[in-house]
Amino acid sequence: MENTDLESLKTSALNAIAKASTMDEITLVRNEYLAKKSPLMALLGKMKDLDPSERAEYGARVNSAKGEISNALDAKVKILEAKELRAKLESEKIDLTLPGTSEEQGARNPFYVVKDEITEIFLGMGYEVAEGPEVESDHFNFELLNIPKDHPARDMQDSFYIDDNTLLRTHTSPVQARTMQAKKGQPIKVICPGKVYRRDDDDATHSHQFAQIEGLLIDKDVNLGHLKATLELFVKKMYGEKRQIRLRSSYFPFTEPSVEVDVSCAECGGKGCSVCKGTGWIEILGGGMVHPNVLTMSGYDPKVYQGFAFGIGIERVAMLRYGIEDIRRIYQNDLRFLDQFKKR
Ligand code: 2U9
Repeated sequence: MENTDLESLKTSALNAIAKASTMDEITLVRNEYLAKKSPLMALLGKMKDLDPSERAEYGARVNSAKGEISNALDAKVKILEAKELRAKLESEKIDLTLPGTSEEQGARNPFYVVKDEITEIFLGMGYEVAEGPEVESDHFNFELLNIPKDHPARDMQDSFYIDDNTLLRTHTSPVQARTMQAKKGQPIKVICPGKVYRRDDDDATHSHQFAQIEGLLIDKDVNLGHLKATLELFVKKMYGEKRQIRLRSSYFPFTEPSVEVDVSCAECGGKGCSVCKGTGWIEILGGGMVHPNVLTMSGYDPKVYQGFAFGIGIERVAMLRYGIEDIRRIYQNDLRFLDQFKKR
């Protein structure tokens, strides 16, 4: 074979490599010039027809051409790979300055914020949480709480009856009565949060369903001072160190004596404003010493054990705190209302 045949083959291969601009084209060139049936391989195959003295030099020339073509292919492959990578990076470039897409975050209903806060404060004082059924018997809802059949207090609380002896509970007090029966004369320190039902006319401050947290402590040597100190601590934790409380005498069938508890108005500091209706005080709680009849009926000797109890309306606390004027807003799940409680 003439040297020029090999040179022109090499030149045309190197030209084709130089022209190739994609990996596919490079593969085609590689196949054309280096595959088994390519002209270059055919030249190598001719070696056996040569005179043995010429073979070494001939083989070296063809192999050298083959090596040059192969090197040029490899070099081009590297260039094309780098080019492809650059194009890919360019097309997939992320603009970190674009505004992100944010997930809408909901807000907790103020009812649960307040319920959890009250619960936490009493847990911190060593109270346990007790729960009970919302469908109750007359016995637990009224009788054991010193509200017999003909008692006038029933009028205020007449509820939704399932049958003559079964009703939706009108307060969470039956949970405390159940706790007393379960504890069989042992000391008690519980709070009972939950829904209650009353046959009230619904208006801006009343709903046929609302929620209370009631508390009950029973032990030896318990007096009204313990109740006052407990509620004072609660009020200071809930409303701030500067708040004061005052106790006014009241009446509940299940406590004697009974008190209503006011907190000094945080809005005006006690001077009198629209929030406290000019009095400087806001009523937030009721309480008292557990009536001896209630203790006796559930198995505690009033000569040995005394107790105090209290009750707080969860919605009322939330309404006062957040300036909610209509109790129904709390239950309606209207996003325009709930969005106002988002943390900003
Ligand atoms: C037992 C003994 C005593 C629970 C009490 C109150 C006073 C009270 C109201 C607050 C606002 C109800 O939600 S409200 O309308 N509650 O004033 N509750 S003493 O006394 C008990 C309970 C159970 C065995």
